[in-house]
Amino acid sequence: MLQAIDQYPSRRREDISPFPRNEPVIHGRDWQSCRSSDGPLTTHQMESYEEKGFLWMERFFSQEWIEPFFKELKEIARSEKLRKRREVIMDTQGDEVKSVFAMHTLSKRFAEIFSHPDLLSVVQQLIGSDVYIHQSRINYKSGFQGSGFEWHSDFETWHTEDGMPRMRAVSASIMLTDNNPFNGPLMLIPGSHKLFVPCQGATPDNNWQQSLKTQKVGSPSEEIIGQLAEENGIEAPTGPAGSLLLFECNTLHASNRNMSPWPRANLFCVYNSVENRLERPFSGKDPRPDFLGARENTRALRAIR
Ligand code: 6CS
Ligand code: FE
Repeated sequence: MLQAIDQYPSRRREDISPFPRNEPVIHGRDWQSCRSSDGPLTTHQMESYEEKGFLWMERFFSQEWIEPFFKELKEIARSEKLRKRREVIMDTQGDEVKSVFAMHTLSKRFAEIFSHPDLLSVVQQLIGSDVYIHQSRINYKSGFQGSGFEWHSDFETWHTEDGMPRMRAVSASIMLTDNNPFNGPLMLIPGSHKLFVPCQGATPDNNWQQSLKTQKVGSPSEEIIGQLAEENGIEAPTGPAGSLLLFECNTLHASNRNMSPWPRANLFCVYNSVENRLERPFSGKDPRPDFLGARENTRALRAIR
């Protein structure tokens, strides 16, 4: 079978310089032609997302409404049976859970929040089409222990290891606990989504078994991160549980270890356009398991009220 032309080559032996993305940040005809917002986000919010590659919406859900989600995470993290599943990734520090993938298949409560009408309409507005869940997960950092994440663009991994053809996916991150400057909030480089930053070095077989604990390949050089951070700065949105961070699939991000006593748990749902379903991985390797990049259930989501 012929492999589609790779618009975003990465993980090659040679060093490829960053280059501009060759597609819009906000998709859909209305936005391209008249730049007026046709959905819940205002034109100002859309412009800010387009410029920075992320949008912070404090108290999108109420703290009380979000509480049961954190409780359920703690039950999962305590259950010996669940801890043995492949969707559960253990932290290299201590004896705690680091990530739980495919939350929408493990729990009805989580499946429903991802189809909440307020969330779905915002995401559809940015993606400009129907969407399905490419990946969902919780990243958990226990107090004093929880480890961090290296700098990366999610799209770089999803393109190379999962075969996501284009940049037409959005991560919605819902804070399940408060995020403060001390408990390892997500850091982003504004504007970094405008460039594709290829990473050097071949993808090892079954790379995910390593990369979900500590990422080695797929993280840009310190030189490039340094340049981009010098030019654009770094932002780390913080706020109470229930806040929402929307970020574009190609925005560079990372996070620190949690050195505070306060746990940090963030829920993520990656929405992909139904017009951007996965192909063969551009690394030439086998596709990753479905809980990391969906190929089986890619039906368009409908709002659940
Ligand atoms: O490999 C992945 O798909 C994941 N890894 C990271 C570090 N971020 C996004 C995604 O969950
Ligand atoms: Fe990421």
